[in-house]
Amino acid sequence: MSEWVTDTPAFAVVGKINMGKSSVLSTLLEIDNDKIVRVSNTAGETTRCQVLPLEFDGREMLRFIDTPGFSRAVEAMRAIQDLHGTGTPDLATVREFVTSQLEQGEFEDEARLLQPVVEGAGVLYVIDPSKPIRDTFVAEMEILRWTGRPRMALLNEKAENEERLQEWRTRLGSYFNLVRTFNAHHAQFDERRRLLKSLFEIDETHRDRIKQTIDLIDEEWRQRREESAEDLMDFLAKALRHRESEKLDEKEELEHRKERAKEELKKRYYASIEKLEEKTYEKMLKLYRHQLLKVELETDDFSGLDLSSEETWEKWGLSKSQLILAGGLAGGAAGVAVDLGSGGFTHGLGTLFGALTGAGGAFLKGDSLPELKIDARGVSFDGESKKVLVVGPPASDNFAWILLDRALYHYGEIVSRSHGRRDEEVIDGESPGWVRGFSRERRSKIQKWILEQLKGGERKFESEIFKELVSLLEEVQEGAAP
Ligand SMILES: Nc1nc2c(ncn2[C@@H]2O[C@H](COP(=O)(O)OP(=O)(O)O)[C@@H](O)[C@H]2O)c(=O)[nH]1
Ligand SMILES: [Mg+2]
Repeated sequence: MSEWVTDTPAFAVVGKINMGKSSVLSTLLEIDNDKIVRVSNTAGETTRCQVLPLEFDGREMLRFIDTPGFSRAVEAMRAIQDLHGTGTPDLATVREFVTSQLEQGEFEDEARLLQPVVEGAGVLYVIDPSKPIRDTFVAEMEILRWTGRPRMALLNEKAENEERLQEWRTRLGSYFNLVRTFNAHHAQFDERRRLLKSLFEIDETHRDRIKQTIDLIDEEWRQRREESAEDLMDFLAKALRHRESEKLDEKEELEHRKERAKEELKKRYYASIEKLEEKTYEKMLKLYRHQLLKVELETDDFSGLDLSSEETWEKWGLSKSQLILAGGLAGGAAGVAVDLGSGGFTHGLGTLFGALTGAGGAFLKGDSLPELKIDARGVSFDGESKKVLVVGPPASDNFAWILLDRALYHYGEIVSRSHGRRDEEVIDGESPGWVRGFSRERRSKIQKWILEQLKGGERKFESEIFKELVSLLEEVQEGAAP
């Protein structure tokens, strides 16, 4: 046992400063927090080694060690060579170098970086292939080869120069057991998984443990997807069933008062829907371990659901022709029939006063925004007959599809964002057209469920829709073109 290496298989991430070592670890381990893993283009930010465990249920399956990076590799190589005398230095020589240098401090960075390696860690050597192959790199590779530890080279794929990339591959091939690409700024689940898989190719002694770890991340990923599908279904159901209502005073039954109350309720209605949407994305972000991305509308990291914008109605959800086709199915089911459970009203006694619905399907005819469904009904309240104003979902059949489309888009952005990135990203892109790309079968399956929700009816399609959403999220995650 030593400071860095325990019973748990360990891998040290090494390379020159600024090669993207910390970025690789951030992405691989889903850590987007600079306080835990510092990613920076300022040299020398990481001055000590740092253990980063990959844990499941509190059990450390694998550990990675972030290192300061080589700073004087050529000189260090010579010092090791001198220490050894004639012939090729080996693990013992490098170990001796580390021990003496940790005290002397002339090659402090090199000694710190090599310490976990001589103590038994495997090596992940990170290279930015846009850099020309210079002596310092050759020296680094040479020293690592002398350790004889299992080692893999990772190209961060930034090179645009194909020729240089090939040169790097060839050169690395003679020093490392395996050469792989891993772009810390773009890697997604599949690449992370592949990188873990590569570890057991270089380190056979830990094969079973690494395989177990891969099974665990697969299982974790599956669970996250199912949880997201549940949250998504819950969001849609709540949004579609949502109504805002207000008891009207005698005076407010006057037409102009009613108009004011209506406007007030509409605002409240949209605010509630926005809140529901926001909460859903917050849950997804947390589930996928994102701390840097935010949903708060104030910070503009995410654009909320702006249903008051015409653009929203045009770009998201189904196309006009798809809506016309779906229209027959919908057939006014988006009515306001609602159980007035909230607000202390006695429900069930009301007479329907006639729905004051706005232009149903306005979206289909012109460019004006669809009106909310509005209904004034009489209910018995405290023994007196009162009128209640209820505002329900937008009359347009596109409403539910917009919500679903936007949720799928955001989910896609969340699962594909790599944790190695530290820039602030505004997720406000355009609809990739997920729902427009649905098959008719899928559309009508979901439509049935939507209608149930709008009517506030029973949830009889629940399990079927859950399964559908799980496979949908899987398609989105895999980036299947809509
Ligand atoms: N575009 C791009 N930039 C990267 C990548 N990996 C690292 N960087 C950037 O390079 C700089 C150094 O990265 P860092 O991980 O701190 O390097 P380290 O010193 O080797 O740990 C940071 O500004 C990163 O954002 C990558 O794969 N693609
Ligand atoms: Mg670093």
